[in-house]
Amino acid sequence: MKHFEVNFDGLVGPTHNYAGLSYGNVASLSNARSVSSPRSAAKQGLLKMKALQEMGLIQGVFAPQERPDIYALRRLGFQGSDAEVLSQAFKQAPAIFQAVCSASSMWTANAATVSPSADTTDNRVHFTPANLTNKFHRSLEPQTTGNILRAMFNNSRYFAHHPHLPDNEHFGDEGAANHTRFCTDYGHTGVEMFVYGRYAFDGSKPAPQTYPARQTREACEAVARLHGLSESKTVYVQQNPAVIEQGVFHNDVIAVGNQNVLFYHEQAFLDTERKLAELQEKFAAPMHFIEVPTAKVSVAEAVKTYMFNTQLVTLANGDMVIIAPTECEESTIVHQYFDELLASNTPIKEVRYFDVKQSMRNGGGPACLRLRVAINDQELAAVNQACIMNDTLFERLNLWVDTHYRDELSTDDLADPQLLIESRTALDELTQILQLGSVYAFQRN
Ligand code: SUG
Repeated sequence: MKHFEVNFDGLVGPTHNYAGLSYGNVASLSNARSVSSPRSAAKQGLLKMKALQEMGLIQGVFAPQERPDIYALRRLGFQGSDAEVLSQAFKQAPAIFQAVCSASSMWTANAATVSPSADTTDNRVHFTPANLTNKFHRSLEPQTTGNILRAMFNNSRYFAHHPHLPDNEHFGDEGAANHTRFCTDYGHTGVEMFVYGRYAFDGSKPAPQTYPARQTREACEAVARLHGLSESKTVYVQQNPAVIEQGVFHNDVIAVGNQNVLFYHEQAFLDTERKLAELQEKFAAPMHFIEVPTAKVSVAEAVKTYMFNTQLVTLANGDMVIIAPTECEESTIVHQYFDELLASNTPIKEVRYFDVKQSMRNGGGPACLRLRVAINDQELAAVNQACIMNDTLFERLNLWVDTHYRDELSTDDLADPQLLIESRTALDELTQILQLGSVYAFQRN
């Protein structure tokens, strides 16, 4: 049997915009109200997907969500036709209006936590959509995320789908952005590392004071229980509150792992030595811990360049490649660090740079844009094949973007009722391209 890691990248939605919605996320706040380009954002994402497919990796596509979320506005008391709901909300509650327009589902690292069948008691791949309770605009995602996941992994013999955790900050869950799986081979039982920012039920424990800790320890434990993970193969690590205060709102902004490698910043975690010793003991085979010292790269430089929000992928020959944003290439400090890393003796042999600036301006690098699913060939055959990237799908999706997406979008453009119609038309066609069925509320009601 063969085993793979498949990356499912979020397709950027037609309402991609910069609204400054994410307190604690430096890029989101500093680019608030900039004019966005949904078309180039979607194309930057597609180019990254295609490049990874051409590197010999299996690449999937994850559909975006319907925005503006008219149903959320109706739940909040706005009435009338869709156009009336939009115009009332825009005038009376502009902040809420902007939130329901966000294309934030593009960052599929936050879509769900995934445990491969080799790690779970029932030997199925388990999915739990993230509830994303900390930000209102993101809390609108989990229901549709679950619908899309079920349409992509639609076979209960191989795939188990759980509802998202209770919608409350006590169980704040940001999905795979705070979850890393280590393994020797993708098909062998691995060690799953859950990273949390605070304890919800114990106020005496360390926690950041200014910026929010979005993920709780209790949420991590709940997901591990739901997925039937073994305690002897699970590690819980707390994020250093001091880095959350510097803009590290998810662990994937300060650490990335793949197979037997953990690439992380010296300041990423609390109790680092003890926790990495536990990880090494549970992993059993030798691990590579690549620690980046503050003396070489500051936390501020790591947050600015997203040097850890990179994908660490394994090629067919076993070499690992870092997929980094061009911001890393532009930074003398990070570029130099990567040169030294490549010259040293680790499994990482190459760095490739990608322009994902449209996403970076909202705090989303290459790693935010993908959800990793480790599967075997039988499970892969049971995945909805229309969502797997190839030359035809790449061309089809580029044409689809050209047909439906705007070149530019300002915050004021979001109130245009025509944008809702454009967005629904695009998504309706997309569900046919990706053979998802009716996953959106507008298709179900
Ligand atoms: O949740 N930004 C996202 C970025 C998510 C990045 N994902 C990972 N690190 N895995 C967030 O903060 C900003 C939207 C705006 O401001 O318009 C936003 O939602």
